[in-house]
Amino acid sequence: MVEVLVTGGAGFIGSNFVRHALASRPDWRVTTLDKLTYAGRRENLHDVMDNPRHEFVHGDIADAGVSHPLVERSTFVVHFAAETHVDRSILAAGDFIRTDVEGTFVLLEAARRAGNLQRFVQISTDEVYGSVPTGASRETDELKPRNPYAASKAGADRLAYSYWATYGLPVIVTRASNNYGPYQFPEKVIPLFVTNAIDDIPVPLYGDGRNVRDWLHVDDHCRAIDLLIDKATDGEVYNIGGGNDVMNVDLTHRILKELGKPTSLIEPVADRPGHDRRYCLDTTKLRGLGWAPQVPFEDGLRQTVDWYRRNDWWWRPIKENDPAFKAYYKAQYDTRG
Ligand code: NAD
Ligand code: TDX
Repeated sequence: MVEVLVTGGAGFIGSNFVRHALASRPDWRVTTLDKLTYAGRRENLHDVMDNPRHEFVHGDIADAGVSHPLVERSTFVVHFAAETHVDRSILAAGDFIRTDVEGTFVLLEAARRAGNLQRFVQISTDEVYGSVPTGASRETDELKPRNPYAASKAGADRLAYSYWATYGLPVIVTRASNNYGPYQFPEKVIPLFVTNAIDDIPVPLYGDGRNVRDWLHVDDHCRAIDLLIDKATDGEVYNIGGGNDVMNVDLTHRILKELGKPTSLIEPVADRPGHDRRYCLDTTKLRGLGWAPQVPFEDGLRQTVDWYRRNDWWWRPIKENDPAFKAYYKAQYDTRG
């Protein structure tokens, strides 16, 4: 069996990737290492917890006592674990530096010492390029991160690269655009707006609503990582973008239309400080390896809205019963007006 370590596997993309890997790679034994922060949830893995080819380990990537032995026994490491929400990084950046930068350093040190590692996949993000007013970011473009989350991810991205350039560690770096799909924590714009609108709660649209994001279905993201594990070249960076550039205001209208809710639910609120205007990725390099997104945005958004409608067992306990989420929502939105 091929031993694969997935960090952050109880989060949104990680849990979708664990499910994808167990289904598509019968020769893989997958270990999830996750700290179960507010964003990491055992429920996200409910259908694979008993799978004999899956082991769940509750622990912090930055704790070398836990993470080093797991890296040492692995053939592949897919490193998703991170603090991921831009707005939270603006409120308090400490955890982003500890996990995204220092935690990545701990894993890289373990990988450097491990004998049999064949690939370390550093999951980075399109946010490292900063805002791109026109055109599309290429892998060789300058990094200009503009918020604490993006800067912490850029640090980890380049640190991982340095372990390839300096020590010859088989690192690749992926930079994906905005993901959407099932099990996304309801602080991110799509699940937040969908679940608010289901309950007729206003949806807080930042600024003029004309910021653009490039939407990628999480299944297409998982297929890209899967392909790169086989086909990538060490030391290289790969953009993964859905090619669906949509303005936030248009996205909001589509969500409300899908749910049959009125546009009067849109509440314009104060903008995010340093709000990146537009992200857009050039994916020529990845497409050259045979990948193309398979989920049309219209279909993916409809299926995603439907998933949240059918699975309120998953999000209601967070939004209605979790005092930490309520405190976050208050701090984030009460003063925006
Ligand atoms: P998420 O917030 O849903 O999940 C993050 C997971 O990491 C959680 O399960 C959390 O418990 C875990 N975690 C956090 N700190 C940890 C630590 N110290 N040790 C172990 N586990 C820890 O995030 P996501 O949206 O699934 O993002 C996953 C990765 O993909 C991140 O690296 C993120 O930067 C990257 N990414 C996300 C997107 C997106 O649109 N969501 C786009 C591009 C890249
Ligand atoms: O309440 C909101 N109102 C609003 O208008 C929220 C939460 C967001 N927005 C806007 C801000 C962005 O322009 O929607 C857009 C998307 O916001 P988020 O869902 O917070 O995502 P973003 O800031 O683009 O970052 C995401 O993509 C890159 C992920 O959270 C990152 O982890 C990933 O790296």
